[in-house]
Amino acid sequence: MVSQTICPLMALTLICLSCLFCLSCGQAKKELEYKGLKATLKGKTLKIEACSDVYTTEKGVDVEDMIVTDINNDGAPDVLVLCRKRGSYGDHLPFFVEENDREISQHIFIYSANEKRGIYPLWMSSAVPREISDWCLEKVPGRDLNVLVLIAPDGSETRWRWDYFGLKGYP
Ligand SMILES: [Ca+2]
Repeated sequence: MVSQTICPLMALTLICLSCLFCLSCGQAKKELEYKGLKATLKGKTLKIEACSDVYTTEKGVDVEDMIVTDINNDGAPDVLVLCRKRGSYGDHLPFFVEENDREISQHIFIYSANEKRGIYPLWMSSAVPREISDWCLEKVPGRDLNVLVLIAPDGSETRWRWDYFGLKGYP
């Protein structure tokens, strides 16, 4: 169940240029724009355009939804990507992982963009522990803070905020 008090906040934060059904290709298309960054989700592929750079999600990454915002409050636009892919890691495993899993799992990727680096990955999660059926942003009253609300299939919600190296649970 999506709280009626949350999604109007998301509408205030995001500028939805269009969310339409592309008749020529039969794929749903969603476009969002924020601080000069444009994100276009067509089918399961996301295209990001910002700072004279273009990035398209690679094959094998099925994008389910995206949110544009400034999640880490550094003034530069970010794209939060909810996707499914096989395996938690790419070719290079972190030192504490001996073997990549091969399951298809849900992930949250965050890309950022600035003039110096163009579009770059800011943070990429391993497999999320709980299925996410919906998500949105919430502004904390009185604070310049974006909180990501993750909604499970049973309607339960968890809140997350940016904490220097990644998303951290928010009370
Ligand atoms: Ca940012």
